[in-house]
Amino acid sequence: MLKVIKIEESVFEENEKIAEEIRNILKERKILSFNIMGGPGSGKTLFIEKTVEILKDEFKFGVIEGDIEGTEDGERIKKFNIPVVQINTGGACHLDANMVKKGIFNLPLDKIDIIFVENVGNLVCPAEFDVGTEKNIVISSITEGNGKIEKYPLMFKVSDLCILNKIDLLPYIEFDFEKFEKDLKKIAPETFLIKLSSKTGKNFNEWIEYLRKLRMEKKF
Ligand SMILES: Nc1nc2c(ncn2[C@@H]2O[C@H](COP(=O)(O)OP(=O)(O)OP(=O)(O)O)[C@@H](O)[C@H]2O)c(=O)[nH]1
Ligand SMILES: [Mg+2]
Repeated sequence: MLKVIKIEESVFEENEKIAEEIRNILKERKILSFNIMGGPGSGKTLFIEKTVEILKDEFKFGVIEGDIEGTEDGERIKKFNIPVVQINTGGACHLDANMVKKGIFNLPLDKIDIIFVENVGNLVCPAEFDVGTEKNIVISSITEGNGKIEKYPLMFKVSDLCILNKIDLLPYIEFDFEKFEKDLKKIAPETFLIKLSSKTGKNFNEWIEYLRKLRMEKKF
């Protein structure tokens, strides 16, 4: 007798169950949550830092930092005196719902309005794992070149919002915004695009308004 077990399917099924559980826990407490994904160095941590810096008197934040190893990103967030949990995946190239669940239970949920989960820097694996947040954000930067949407379509398809970061570097780097916008419309038409700089703050207000609007709608 030959018994075949499809590991991949069961892994995704189990992950989806836990992700739903997380969504319910956060919904009950009216906590808005974001899964921040993107390639290594695209600017995920700086984007979170800048957002917290601007809104720390308006909302109470909690952050879960996912990295293969190390605590550098966790330390960067800690300076704002907000609750932060650093998860080390020990080799895995993405966070899964089970890891995020552990992170969530280590945050003081009654004292939090908004949670950012920074996923492992990678444009492939994180796109396949629902981590139970309300919204997915992909951060792409102009220094990564023009072809990212065509090469990594799933990441852009699963994201509600695409942040095109580092626009302050445009004088030094060739980047075709029109092509990027066209690719996004074609491959991920539902994904909203904001072009900004987390360094200089150019257009950052568009993201802040997007976030405030979501918070006010309280549809999550
Ligand atoms: N010029 C410029 N630099 C930026 C911008 N955003 C981030 N950076 C820089 O890019 C580098 C990487 O930023 P991080 O925020 O650490 O990137 P990350 O995506 O969190 O990186 P990993 O967690 O390692 O995947 C840092 O030197 C940032 O200062 C931007 O908008 N403009
Ligand atoms: Mg980071």
